Amino acid sequence: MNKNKQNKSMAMLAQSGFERLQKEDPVLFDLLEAENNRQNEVLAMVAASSVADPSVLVCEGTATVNVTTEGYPGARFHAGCNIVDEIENLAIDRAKKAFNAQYANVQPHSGSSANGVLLFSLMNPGDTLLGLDLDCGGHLTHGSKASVTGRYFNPVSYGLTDAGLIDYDQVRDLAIKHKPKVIISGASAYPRTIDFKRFREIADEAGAYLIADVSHIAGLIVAGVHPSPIDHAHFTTTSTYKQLYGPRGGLILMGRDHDALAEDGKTKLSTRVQRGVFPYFQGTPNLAGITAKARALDHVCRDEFKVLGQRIIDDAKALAQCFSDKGYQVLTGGTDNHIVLMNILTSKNMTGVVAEKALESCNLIVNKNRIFGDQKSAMVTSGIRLGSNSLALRGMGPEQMSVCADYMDQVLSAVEVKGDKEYSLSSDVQNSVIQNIKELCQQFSLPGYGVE
Ligand code: DSN
Repeated sequence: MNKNKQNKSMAMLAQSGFERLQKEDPVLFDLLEAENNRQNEVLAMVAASSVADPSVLVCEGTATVNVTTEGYPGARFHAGCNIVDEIENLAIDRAKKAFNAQYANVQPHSGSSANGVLLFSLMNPGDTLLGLDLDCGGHLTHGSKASVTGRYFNPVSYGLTDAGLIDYDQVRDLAIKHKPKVIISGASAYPRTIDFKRFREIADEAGAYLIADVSHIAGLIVAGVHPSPIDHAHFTTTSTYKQLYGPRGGLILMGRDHDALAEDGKTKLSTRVQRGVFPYFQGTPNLAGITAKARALDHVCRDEFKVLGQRIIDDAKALAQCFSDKGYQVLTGGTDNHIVLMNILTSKNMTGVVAEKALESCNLIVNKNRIFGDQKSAMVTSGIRLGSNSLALRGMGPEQMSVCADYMDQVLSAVEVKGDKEYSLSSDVQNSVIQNIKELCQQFSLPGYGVE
């Protein structure tokens, strides 16, 4: 095939799409432009987010969107898949390389879907699932009653010690007592290193499968700055848009257990996963998403990403230290990863939602978060969660974290609390912080996002 012709046709497609959108749908075009500008002007510290490289975004807008099929490369139910087969195989190879895995499935539509695939493939309704309590930093899909995983299965939750660390003794006691079919390790709001080896020892003792949901720390694992669960857990799941700086989507990975047999003594565990994704749980794969995953997975295997992984941790540690120095209650006293969790109720006598809104009004984006023993609802909360993924990507280091913490403290110290959800904030403070944040964002711009 003529490569020049190919390159030109892709650029023309993108250009004509851009022009038609602008001409035919100015309302949508302006909203998209506004969102792009918003992202350029705010410091995003939602720990579950990152910023996709422009080359990842381009992959999502390619003609692979138009390919409808089912099945896997080389075994599709529709014609016209020879090129997307190559793309999906590339994504699989890159996922395996990134995580040093023996098996990868790149079709899950999200991290939640990846967890759902495994739980519904491994368990029957009523079987016991042991996961971290949502209020202790767990995820909805780890057995919360608000999720199908807590309703179809029998959820049992483990929690934290008084120091805020995973209570491994309790995990073991509960595992021995309840004999769960599956134990999930992994968290959405846990600032410390997870001991996957310990989890596997407990799972083996209790006769359970171990899933490691590493959605939040996947990038640190790939960069080699957090221990990998790949050969400890039977199955590892992750979303691709958090720390892999990729598109919306998920992955299921397996290490040394890929060849192990399921309880029937015949089916390989990796075959369970393969059939579990399709046809059991999902239908057509999102091939544009898979294309973008392939791109992101190449990105995270580069040496620069190792540097970024370390900077993510250095930044989060610096943020935690700055807030501790200012007298805030930083849970567990610090962090080992990208997350800083704070009890904002005890720190500043305000709820998480007030802190979130006040900071948002000053271009500082964080999220309210329930914390261990929280008496406030999920829409109010006593805590806030900060994450360093996007700040590190902007090239900000620990020195800039002290500047960011100062601006956040300026805002939070100026808030006049009027209730659980009500507050006022002086417009002078607001305007001055916004101006400073915009300047900081210009100085440390998002790579490729179009700040002049
Ligand atoms: N799991 C949610 C979070 O951590 O915020 C969203 O991905």
